[in-house]
Amino acid sequence: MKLHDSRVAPNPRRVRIFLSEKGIEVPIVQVDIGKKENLEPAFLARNPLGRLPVLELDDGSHIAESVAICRYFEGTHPDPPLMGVDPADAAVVEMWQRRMEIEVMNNVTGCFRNTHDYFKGRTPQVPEFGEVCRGWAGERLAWLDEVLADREFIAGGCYTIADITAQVAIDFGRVVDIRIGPDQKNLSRWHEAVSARPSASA
Ligand SMILES: N[C@@H](CCC(=O)N[C@@H](CS)C(=O)NCC(=O)O)C(=O)O
Repeated sequence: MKLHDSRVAPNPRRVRIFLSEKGIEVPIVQVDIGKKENLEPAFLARNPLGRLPVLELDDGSHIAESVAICRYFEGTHPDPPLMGVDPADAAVVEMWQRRMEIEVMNNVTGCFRNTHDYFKGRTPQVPEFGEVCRGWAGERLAWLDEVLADREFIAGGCYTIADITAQVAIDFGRVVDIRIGPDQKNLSRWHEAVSARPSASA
């Protein structure tokens, strides 16, 4: 088994944090996105979308999509649970995980893809849409600050994959100057807590 990874990209970090929280070690293969190794035929055979991360299993099959990879490891290593402990809890965790991915991560990466030099010439950019994404990301951080007023973690009382997605999205937001506001005390408290976990360095 090996994990095709990129140290510089946010989605692969979600999987690395998840693995760290579980105490799982998987051999890692770095793919250089800057050199477009992810767009070469050998990588496209692993994931036709050319995106990272990708988990390669011992039978030679591949799993792409960060949450799908995490789902695999949740099944093989149930403790500590990061995706819910019973059907209702798992549904709530999934609700928050999807919100963090769709509402926070996608707006941060939408801003990055549409405004940052890194993607110039790699993808069509619409800077005005990037700025719209920036505004939406800011609104979602304000909302999260309210959500965290009465709970320790995003999905409730326990640290879950929803926290990982939000943490990675917010940390990556710095690249395009999307940041937690100084008045967002609940979000700041939560961010300090997740950043203090050993997995944050993954
Ligand atoms: N939905 C995918 C998104 C994967 C993705 O967008 N990966 C980015 C890095 S964060 C990538 O590989 N980008 C390379 C490129 O666009 O050329 C997931 O959750 O894993």
